[in-house]
Amino acid sequence: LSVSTVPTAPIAGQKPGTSGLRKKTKEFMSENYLANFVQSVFNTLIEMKTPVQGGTLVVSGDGRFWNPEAIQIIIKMAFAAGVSRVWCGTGGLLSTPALSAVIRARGKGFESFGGFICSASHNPGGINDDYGIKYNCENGGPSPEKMTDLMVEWTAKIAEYKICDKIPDLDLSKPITYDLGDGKSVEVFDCVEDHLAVLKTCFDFDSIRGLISHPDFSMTYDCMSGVQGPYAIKIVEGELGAAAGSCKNAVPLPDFGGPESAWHGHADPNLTYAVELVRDMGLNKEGLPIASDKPIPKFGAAADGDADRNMILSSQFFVSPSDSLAMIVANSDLIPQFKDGLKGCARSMPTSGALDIVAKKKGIECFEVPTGWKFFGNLMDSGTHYFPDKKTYTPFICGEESFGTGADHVREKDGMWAVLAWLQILAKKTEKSGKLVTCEDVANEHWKEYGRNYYARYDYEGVDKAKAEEMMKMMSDKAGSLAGQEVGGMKMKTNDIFEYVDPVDGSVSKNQGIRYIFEDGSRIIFRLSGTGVAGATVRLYLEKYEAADGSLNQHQFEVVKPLAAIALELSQLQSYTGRETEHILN
Ligand code: VG1
Ligand code: CO
Repeated sequence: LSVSTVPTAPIAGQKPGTSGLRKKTKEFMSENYLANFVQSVFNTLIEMKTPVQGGTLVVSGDGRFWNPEAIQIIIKMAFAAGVSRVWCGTGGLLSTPALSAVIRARGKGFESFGGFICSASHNPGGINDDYGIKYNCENGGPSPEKMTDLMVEWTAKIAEYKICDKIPDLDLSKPITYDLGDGKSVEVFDCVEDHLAVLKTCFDFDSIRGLISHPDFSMTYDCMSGVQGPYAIKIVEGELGAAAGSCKNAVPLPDFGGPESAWHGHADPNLTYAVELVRDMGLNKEGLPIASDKPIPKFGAAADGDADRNMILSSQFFVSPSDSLAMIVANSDLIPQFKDGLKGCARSMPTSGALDIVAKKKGIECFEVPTGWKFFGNLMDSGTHYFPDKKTYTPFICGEESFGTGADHVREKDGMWAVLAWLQILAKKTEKSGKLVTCEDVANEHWKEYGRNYYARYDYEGVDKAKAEEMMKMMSDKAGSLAGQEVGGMKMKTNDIFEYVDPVDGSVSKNQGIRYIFEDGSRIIFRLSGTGVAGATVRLYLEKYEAADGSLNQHQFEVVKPLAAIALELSQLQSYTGRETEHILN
């Protein structure tokens, strides 16, 4: 195949954030933008002695606007870089967890070294919205920081890229193998099959089918016009027998429904954006019950654009993501994947401590990592060949407050896995009790045993970046000074800047958020988002613990309100950012 070398020059700002490189779509479409970044990834891989030459690479995405064009460009560049075989899901679609499954499962026995996920995840898609790309490694997980740092170095010195521009654009709409000569091929396969095969090893599908056919059970799964549609239809309706139509908005759209959709193209499964689902489950956007003129399903779920996020509901009941994680771990003995015992679990730092309480009681190793799925990878890999001389923490469950939950069957958060984990727990509990058990029942039982970590996250979006950074600096400069002092009538125990030392490879990640932790376990956390494409988003995380013999059925947003007042005082947020109102998320 003939390879063209195209001269180029560095483009500023090509720095991956919490989860890959995300920018405005038009910026990505501008001359050489995508090519510069993709070549920088290949240069990094070659520098790291990854077997690019003769290797197999996965390329697909969440179906967003410009993906078809971007995928064709990446294919042509991959062959120019020496790759022998490119794998794509049908339609160029693979959800983020499915792509991880493809690298790990289909990749076995091949010189498979990784994959490009063309997605900006929950960010809206379209020519005027957001685009993104992320490189996942041989283990199926996001590139670690030491690798993205190298990528950034390459983007700053790139002078040329290579592309096989004589290859015609290929039709990826159905399963097919293209033999391009010179030992190069592109193979398109059904986008669901690998992920489904992995999930079948995790769960007892027969038992879930039993729950779904229970006369009192009903469910709805809102795919929000993201990539989950084909997976939900095939797995939930097809394999598990949910009634046709249980999966809503199940056709992936390039703009996730765009401005006309009830969620304005924000395919983000939370109380604010998943408006159709939240309404159908008989709730308002504060998660409070509202009257409904239709029968309310017994179980509800939603997914984001790339289907790695999940929201779990039962009739008129919202399961907060931090609680969901703790409850799955508490009931992990009901999930076949963990039949030999769960060895480890982890949460991101801002995620509530509900998990820690369960882990302690059950004697499971529990870790606190910075925000972003890439930090879970080493812990999960500790049980495989990657770190053979280290202690093993797998099997492993982990999650984040941002509606992300998963386990070590793949190396990404997995929206479908979370839904099946809940269905599995409900199925086993229903089998045992003889009458239908709901998420609400599981939650009430859980709180009575472990107490409840009331929680909320406030987002301040589109804030002036310099002002937000100034505010963070003010708090950082003072970090430590408040420990031991009385603030807002409560004694502060810890006041620091969160720093993480990876227990497996010792790498250090500094500056991962400002923490105010009180004697009673209440927490106030500030950090800046690393997934936005314009300005800054300040995230404020609030948590208050109520013991098992306390008041367990209050509204979470009300319980943490006094903490919010303290947080605003500590940060002087209103005077720094001029913001009076926040966006309460979970
Ligand atoms: C957010 C969430 C984080 C999550 C990340 C990627 O990051 O807080 O928990 O891992 O999005 O999720 P940030 O830096 O904006 O807070 V996804 O589904 O957009 O890949
Ligand atoms: Co996502």
